Amino acid sequence: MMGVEPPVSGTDDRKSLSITVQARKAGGLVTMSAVAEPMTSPKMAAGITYDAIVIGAGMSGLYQLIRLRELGFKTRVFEAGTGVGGTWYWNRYPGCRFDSESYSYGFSFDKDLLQEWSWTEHFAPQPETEKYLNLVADKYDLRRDIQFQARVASAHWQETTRSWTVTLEDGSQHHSRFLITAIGALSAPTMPTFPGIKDFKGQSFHTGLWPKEKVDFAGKRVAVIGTGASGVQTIQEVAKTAAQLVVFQRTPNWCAPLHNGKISAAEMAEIRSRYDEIFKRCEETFSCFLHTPHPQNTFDVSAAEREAFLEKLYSERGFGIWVGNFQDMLTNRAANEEISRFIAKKIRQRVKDPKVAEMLIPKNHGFGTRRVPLETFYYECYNQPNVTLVDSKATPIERITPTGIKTSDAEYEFDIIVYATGFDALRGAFDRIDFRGTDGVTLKEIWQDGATSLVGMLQSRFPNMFMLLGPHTALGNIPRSIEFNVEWVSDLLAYAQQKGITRVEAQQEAMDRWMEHVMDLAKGLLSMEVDSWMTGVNLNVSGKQKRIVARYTGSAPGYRAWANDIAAKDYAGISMA
Ligand code: NA7
Repeated sequence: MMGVEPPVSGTDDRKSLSITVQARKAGGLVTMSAVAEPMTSPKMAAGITYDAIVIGAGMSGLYQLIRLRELGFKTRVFEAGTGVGGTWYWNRYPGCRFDSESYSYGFSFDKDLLQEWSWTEHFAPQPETEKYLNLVADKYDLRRDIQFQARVASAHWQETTRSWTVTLEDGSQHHSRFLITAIGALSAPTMPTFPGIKDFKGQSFHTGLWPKEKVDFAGKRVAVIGTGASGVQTIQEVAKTAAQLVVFQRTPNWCAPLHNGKISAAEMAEIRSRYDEIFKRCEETFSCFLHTPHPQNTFDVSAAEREAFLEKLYSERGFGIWVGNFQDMLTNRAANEEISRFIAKKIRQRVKDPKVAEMLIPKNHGFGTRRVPLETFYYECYNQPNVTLVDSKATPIERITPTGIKTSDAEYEFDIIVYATGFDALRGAFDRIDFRGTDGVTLKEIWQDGATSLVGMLQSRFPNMFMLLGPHTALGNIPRSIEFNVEWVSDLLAYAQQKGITRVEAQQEAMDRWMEHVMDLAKGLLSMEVDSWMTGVNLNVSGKQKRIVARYTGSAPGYRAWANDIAAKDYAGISMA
């Protein structure tokens, strides 16, 4: 989530496009019914029931609904789950929590909410975040516009009426002028393709589809397949109570300590007093975290200074070791080897059995070139007698049996199998909906050789459709990007509303320029040499076996500057009619 581009100014230089923007800048949330245009009757005559349909009620969908209400848009949100929260609704696996500091992650748009809400831990656990997002839904009375258990099957553009027809899996159809996808970047869970998965007689769960009922691991024989961020969080939690835990690891990841801790009332009061400063910092850093690359190269300092700096980062909370490290760590091979050596030393110190330690040290990629899972005594788990590590590359899983797992050299019996096998990332959620644009073209066809977009939010031939967490949006500390994207889309809609515009479409040339920029940013990044969801690889999904430039790797301020420039130039590169 870090690239080569130096952070640039993150100032919002948009011209005053609407009263909504000014109201927001004045601080807090203002109900802007005064600017709202009522639904026009031609629209009603054309059978367009909604001004906007939003797919998904996670953080982006919730915030988008709030902003659309300010514009007076009649909005319907369709959500597949039974509650709000998106990622924090579905990922309720044991140990699930933030890797971003809690106070840098929550919504920043409502100053009252910031004062009302208390985070209890530096990195809040999933139940707390779900509670927080429910509070937001309550506070703004959002549920009355959200239809739950409503999974969208297709969305088809109708040129004659300039509207979208959205069909749910139950067959019901809904018509809307605008369509906004709030379907997440890591929201389409993928299962392995082993035979026998359905035959297993015990309990089995994917981390991203975890049940609401408590799963009791005490005294159970448990398998965890996968050692990404979700697997690591699950493993360190399950290891506390399971009678036996076998971890099936195909590729080790470089993990670093989270250093979580409780937040006292006094500390929370102090954090509250600094919210402006915290969010300003997030606006300026490379990927919206509190941490940002250290402005020195690895070998600019002496070996002793380097070691001391790395020790300091290793002992500090959060992602500093990854996104606050020497600025050349992810582009200079020797620098990357140096930090990898440092982390390998730590793993060897923490894992008692040298053979197990070697299994846990990545050999095919350097530190930070894949997502770094943050951990709490993860490595120490492997010192426990109830935890075993299996190398799934050396002895691959051949099948799931009714009683457990068969590998190429052994058979294991389990009561519970946890699939921490990740997501069809970035565009996976899009591939699961039949999106059709002008002349019936499918999004899948257009994205056959890799997704394209204009600033991750628009796609030519898909008029009036906006993607809040589309491919090539700035990732990192995601809520910061969500807030920006929602506000950018809302400003565009306010502009369209004021000018009576009913058709908005990205121009191919503007998309080409943006995509060239996205491709250029990825050049020279060591992460581009490694298979991961960040390079579009998911070995469980056909057609996703090869690395591509799957995401925007530049800075968040750089991303915002590009998007703001479009807005400031009266939406240059976007056709409006
Ligand atoms: P990840 O990071 O994609 O990790 C998935 C893990 O599952 C990874 O270790 C995979 O090994 C492993 N996996 C997947 N399929 C198999 C099969 N068939 N056999 C063995 N092992 C397998 O997903 P997460 O949910 O942990 O995290 C995703 C992001 O969500 C995370 O980065 C956060 O930003 C939030 P592999 O590495 O492919 O060899």
